[in-house]
Amino acid sequence: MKIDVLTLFPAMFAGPLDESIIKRARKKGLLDLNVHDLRGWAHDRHKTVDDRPFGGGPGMLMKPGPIFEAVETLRREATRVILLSPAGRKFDQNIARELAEQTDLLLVTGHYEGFDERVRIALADDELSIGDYVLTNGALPAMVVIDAVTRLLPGVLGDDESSRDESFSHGMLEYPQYTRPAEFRGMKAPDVLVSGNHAEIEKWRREQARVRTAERRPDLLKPTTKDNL
Ligand code: 9D3
Repeated sequence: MKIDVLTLFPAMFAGPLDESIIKRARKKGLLDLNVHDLRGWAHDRHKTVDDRPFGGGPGMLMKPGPIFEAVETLRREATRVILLSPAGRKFDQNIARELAEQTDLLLVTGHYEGFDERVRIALADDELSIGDYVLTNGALPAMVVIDAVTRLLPGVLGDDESSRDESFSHGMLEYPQYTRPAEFRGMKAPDVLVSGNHAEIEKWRREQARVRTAERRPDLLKPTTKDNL
């Protein structure tokens, strides 16, 4: 998969996407990630990319010109252009799965108070938020989307990791887990887990996952969102 990112803060992307699983995916050629500085498409010597909203109000907006020219340069026939903004539909595991089927993504990150509406109307195929809290810009959300999508690409996870992902979760939270030692600072691992009785262990885990999900995330047990994890 090819992912292009358009941002005012390209340096933010250096660390997180050069570690661990994403690093491996890039080395293997499964992810071709390129981060582009929106200021490269600014028109003046001050590299202006923002301006005041018509009608007044607080803050600045991204000017449409540089974004249009950047997107028109970077996008290809198959590219899904995705805006990151607090007004987008809420990103979840189903959307990650949907995006993982694409060959080309162009993530356009928001800065300042947001986008000129014509960017939405004329350029965006989709608009995503990563949740209901206010961040300073769309760079971290773009990295979140890249991370969630990349681990779903064929060949990125080992067979072990992938099949664990498939057989577990099923829209529920994880059951409690323990490793050695069986007793740590007076706290014992449940006997059933140490017992080696696999039928009983299975039963215990299913029950624990159900109780934990019902208590902490009852929304996950509703039919409409069941498949989110
Ligand atoms: C109208 C007041 N603000 C909306 C809540 C304006 C605004 C604040 C912060 C506009 C953009 C931002 C920067 N955030 C993003 O660009 C962003 C974001 C987020 O803040 N939370 C969750 N997901 C996302 S995706 C992009």
